[in-house]
Amino acid sequence: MPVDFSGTWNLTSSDNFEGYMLALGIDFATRKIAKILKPQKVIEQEGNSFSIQTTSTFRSYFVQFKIGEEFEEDNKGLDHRKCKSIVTWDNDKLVCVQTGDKKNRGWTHWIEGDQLYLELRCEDQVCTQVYKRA
Ligand code: VL7
Repeated sequence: MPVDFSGTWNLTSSDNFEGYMLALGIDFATRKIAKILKPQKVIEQEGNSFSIQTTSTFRSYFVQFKIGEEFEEDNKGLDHRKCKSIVTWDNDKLVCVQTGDKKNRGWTHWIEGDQLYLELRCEDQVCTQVYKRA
């Protein structure tokens, strides 16, 4: 049985989100607002189907996917670049590769104890976020 990511998770720490946003070309004013946000993630996992709703007071983002099935991602409200995305398991880690204009773009989720980790990658930048179960 794979790990169950389902639940509500609140951001507790974020390292190098600024570098990640710069790599995505997010403008100064948006970065200033974005970096003080404390987003909440609601993840639903049922078999191979996932949905991840990330909510904040400024922008929110929703994505759903099935493991191993490529999907079109629009990154609406984020950088708006379209990607062909695919999520697979790497042992107990959930790994997303987002193919598009930006090199080396993707993310990885994993759980340690009652904490959810998220590594966000774009070009040479890596942002690591930690979320605590609500
Ligand atoms: C998505 C933000 C910077 C714009 C606002 C920031 C709003 C809250 O990809 C992500 O999550 C995955 C894995 O859980 C599922 O989609 C993270 C946040 C990346 C990039 C763009 C700054 C403006 C943050 C939505």
